[in-house]
Amino acid sequence: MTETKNFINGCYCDSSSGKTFDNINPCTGELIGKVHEASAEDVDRAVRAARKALYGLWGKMTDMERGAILHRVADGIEARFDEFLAAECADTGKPYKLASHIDIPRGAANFRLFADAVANFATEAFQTPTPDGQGAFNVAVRKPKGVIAVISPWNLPLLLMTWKVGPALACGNTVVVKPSEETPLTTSLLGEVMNDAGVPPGVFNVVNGFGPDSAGAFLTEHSGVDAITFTGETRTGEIIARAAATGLRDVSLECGGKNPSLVFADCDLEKAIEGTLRSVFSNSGQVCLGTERVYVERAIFDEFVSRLAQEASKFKLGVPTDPDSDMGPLVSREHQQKVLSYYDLAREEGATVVLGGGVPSMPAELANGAWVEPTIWTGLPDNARVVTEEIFGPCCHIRPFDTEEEVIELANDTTYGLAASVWTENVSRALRVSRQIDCGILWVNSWFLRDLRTPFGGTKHSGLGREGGVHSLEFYTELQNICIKV
Ligand code: NAD
Ligand code: 6OD
Repeated sequence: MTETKNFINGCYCDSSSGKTFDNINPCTGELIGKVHEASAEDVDRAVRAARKALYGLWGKMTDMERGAILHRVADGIEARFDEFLAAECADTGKPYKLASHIDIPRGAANFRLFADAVANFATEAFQTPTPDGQGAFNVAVRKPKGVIAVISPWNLPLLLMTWKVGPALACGNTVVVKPSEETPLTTSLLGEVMNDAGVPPGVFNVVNGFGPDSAGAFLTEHSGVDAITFTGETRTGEIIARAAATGLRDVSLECGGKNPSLVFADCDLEKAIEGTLRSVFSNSGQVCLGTERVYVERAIFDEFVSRLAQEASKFKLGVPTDPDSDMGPLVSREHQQKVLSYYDLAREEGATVVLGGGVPSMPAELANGAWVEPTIWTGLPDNARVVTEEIFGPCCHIRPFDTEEEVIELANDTTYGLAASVWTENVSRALRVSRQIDCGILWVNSWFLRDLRTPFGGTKHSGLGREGGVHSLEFYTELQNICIKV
């Protein structure tokens, strides 16, 4: 049994209210441990500790000194790789094979990249003529924005939290993190790594709890927070944007998606099937960038559907530690009920169920886990709720198309604009089509191929702003222009 405490000013602390909540194993439904729920008073203490640390040793260090410490944080994650892996998989149920390849290495990489990037982040300077002929120099300097509230989701807990904490700290800010109530373990473990790496107390703080009337709201509404960075659902993003409006605080929102894949008949079919399998089913479909709408050119439609279904039917569902597990459960029974309600709705809306559509039969000890079958539908109208609403499960609808114009219109027929994939061997078509898709991240002949220097974010209801590379450094700093009259 684990006991997860809040991490404030370099120390693990109990909730001042004495309130705790359960952490449940999504594979079995069993209790993993208890989590201390931060009260408004605890959140206030965390924000004050972060404010104080901003002006202490951390604020006096050079970028290089802070960078060296953040490299030690990355070293610490790598040195405790197995502990992070076990914690992440206990919380989420995802296979070790997946998390050891993606989630944990990215936890370290998010610190390394931004520690180095900050050292090469230039600002502007201008020589300005003046009437006396002596002139002036203008130089723009970058300063940390201050205390940053980081609100993170449950699907890639360590990856998505460090994606924000890495650049925020590299820029000299201090942070208060509110991890998802479903997945608090790796964020908590990071506190120990921060202490061991020599991060001063108060620079990295963690408050646990829920959203409304709990730690999430206490933190985002706290007047001591200078900026908020959030990853999660669009409707939560809207609430957080309203909180940020008070005091005109900056906000970065990475929200939901209903991402399309466009598969042209001139694609490399093997690669398109392999890539679509990953984009639909990785992490049990709980990836914001994942594909839920697949459009396939009519000439290869039947073959594509039957090959995708054949490959997906081979997935082995199982516990994280089983090296043969391809897919774990969903994150919780609550999320399982949501996804299953869409499985029912698909039938009501007239779908042909090509694969899955229900709860798999699992061994008795896993019967109370949040398992769902990998699922493929065809035959739904374009305005079906299953085709238009984000489900966030291992499922997709596949629809044929005849022309480029038609598929571009279909792909853009959504309130979201996060990601898309285009599968074609024709480079001219790839560029022509890609530029017409309204989304922030577009992959040609690939999916989730990440370079952390690139802009990341969504259009429409998928978010506000961009992070990644120089865009993260811009969000986490404030520019000040200093004009020096000679
Ligand atoms: P969520 O919005 O329910 O929760 C995200 C975080 O916000 C959690 O820590 C939660 O406790 C907190 N929260 C909830 N209500 C709040 C409130 N009123 N005030 C302050 N904090 C609050 O999202 P989720 O269910 O954890 O994650 C799944 C969603 O996240 C999906 O919609 C997915 O598409 C999206 N997502 C987007 C990206 C991206 O980069 N665009 C990445 C991952 C997930
Ligand atoms: O790779 C990333 O940096 C990133 N933010 C991924 C988001 C995945 C969404 O579930």
